[in-house]
Amino acid sequence: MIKRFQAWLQQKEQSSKPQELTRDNVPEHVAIIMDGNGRWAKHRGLPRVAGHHNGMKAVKRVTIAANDMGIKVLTMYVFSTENWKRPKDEVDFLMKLPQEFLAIELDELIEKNVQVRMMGYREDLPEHTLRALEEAERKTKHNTGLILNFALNYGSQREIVESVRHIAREVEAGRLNVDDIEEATIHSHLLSNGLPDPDLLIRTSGELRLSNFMLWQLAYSELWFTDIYWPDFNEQHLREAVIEYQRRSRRYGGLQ
Ligand code: V07
Repeated sequence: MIKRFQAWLQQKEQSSKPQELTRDNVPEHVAIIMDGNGRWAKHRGLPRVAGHHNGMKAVKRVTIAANDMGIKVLTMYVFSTENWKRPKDEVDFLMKLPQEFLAIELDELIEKNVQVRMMGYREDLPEHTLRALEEAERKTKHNTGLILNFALNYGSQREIVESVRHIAREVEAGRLNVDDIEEATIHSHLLSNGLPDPDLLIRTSGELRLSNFMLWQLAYSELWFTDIYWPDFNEQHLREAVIEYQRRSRRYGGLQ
């Protein structure tokens, strides 16, 4: 009886120790809802755009950290299909961030073998934004390192609706039988087509919602929430999230 108690105590001590990140079992795909830029600015008495600008610096930090950790795909939700409802000045500012980011960072991303991609509705974007994005995609499309996937003008319900429409047209044209529609059919028509589903979703700034982000793809993902505002998010926070992901998957491994 005492032996069993000692073994239980030892196991308990082990599991409460701060864990180290292990190189195996790094999540392949990490997706992030980067919230709290406006609140970060407000706390400092700064305009909201200052929060967005500092949020962009966090994008760079976290991209480098994810690449170093061996993460294969990093999806960042930078602009939703609902964000057009914000004041025009703010939208105009946001639409300049992709080209500003790329003007500063693209050379280093190329050097680090990063592939830049965009997931979202391109037709609504201003031409200057789209041009910068497509140039970055073209210049990095053969890179084989981290896939840096920007969800820009992205909304998941619209994504699912358009996927279903596309499938319905294939049925209408006689190329597909209704009975052959399955999960994989929907999945392959989504904007994330070709990418693995996220293993880990991070949302910053204390909100506990999915906000129309990758609803289909997140069906089996681990979810990790933090109160940190996105502009304050750093390498250490990413490590914390990944360590927690590894702890959870070890635990499930033990039960199976
Ligand atoms: C944006 C900064 C990060 C926090 C979220 C809101 C504001 C980086 C990009 C970007 C997008 C595409 C690309 C390169 C960089 C970006 C928008 C907003 C619209 F190819 N940050 N960031 N785009 N914010």
